[in-house]
Amino acid sequence: MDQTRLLDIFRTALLSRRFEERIVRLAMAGEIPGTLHAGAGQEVCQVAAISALDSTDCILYGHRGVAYMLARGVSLSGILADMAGKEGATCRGKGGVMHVVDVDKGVLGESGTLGGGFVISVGVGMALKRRHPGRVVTYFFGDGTSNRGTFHESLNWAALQKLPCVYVCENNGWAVSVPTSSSTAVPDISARAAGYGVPGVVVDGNDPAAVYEVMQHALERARSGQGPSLIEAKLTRLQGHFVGDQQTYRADAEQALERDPLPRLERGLRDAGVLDAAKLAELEADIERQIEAAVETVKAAPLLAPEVALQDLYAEG
Ligand SMILES: Cc1ncc(C[n+]2csc(CCOP(=O)(O)OP(=O)(O)O)c2C)c(N)n1
Repeated sequence: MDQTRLLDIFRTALLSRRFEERIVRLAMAGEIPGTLHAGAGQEVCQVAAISALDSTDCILYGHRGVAYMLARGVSLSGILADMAGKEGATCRGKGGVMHVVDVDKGVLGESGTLGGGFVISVGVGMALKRRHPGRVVTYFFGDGTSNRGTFHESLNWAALQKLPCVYVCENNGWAVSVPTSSSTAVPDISARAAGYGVPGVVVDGNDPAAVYEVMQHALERARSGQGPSLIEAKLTRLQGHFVGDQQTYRADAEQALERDPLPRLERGLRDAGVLDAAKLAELEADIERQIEAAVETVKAAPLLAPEVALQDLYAEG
């Protein structure tokens, strides 16, 4: 894989990691309400998958972290303002980090009712097929979410209609405190694709080049009218389900940290000669500058007026 693209993936994944760390510090200091489901360990996969998309493609993202939005170029201050309920928020503070929407960048949001995104993706796929042939919608979801009924009805319809949809299951082995083996009858969720006559593939979610490659195949298939694909990326949730989760149910919490793909990608880039200590320090400093600028912007922004809560909920007329 092109080393420049890999370096870009590393940069965005690192930005996401540092931004989430800052969000947690802000939340702990009481400066923003709520926190997030940290994406640590899954950012490399999310960014690699999105880097295979065209700028006119769409995503519906999962609840795990902010990397999806950053990979599509949504601003740090827009995301943070959504969390803080401040002016400048992409979705006018309607639902914090889980409801960041930037239609111009193809970021169509998330359904807080997990699995709702499957049926929405089918609707988006039908619209794209009719109005914008060649464009694709990608939906990211977790292994637990794949047990919703919406998964099955959506895959069936998307397959029948040959919709331009790509389904990316981030299988981190857990749904809150429930291991996948206790909730799911098959070891590989991708095996379910066969039931709908679509390709299903397992990929190492810690390997950005592999993720990029399977995405390219799926996107090509979707763009050329052959219909959906199901990609299952096996990866690791490095932290708890939510910030503050003590993970008392998880025996491998410590060992999981060793499976962090970010240092692995960093080593690969160093070996390839495209990254060194000085460049990394520069990158970290630039990331810190970007994050602090966003924090300052959002701190200075006025709170959204209370009536905004009731606006933009329904289509007019
Ligand atoms: C329909 C629905 N059921 C339950 C929840 C509560 N919930 C939020 S995240 C989550 C776990 C989902 O697990 P998974 O899909 O594997 O994603 P992960 O959290 O591991 O990234 C649950 C049960 C929800 N938001 N929506």
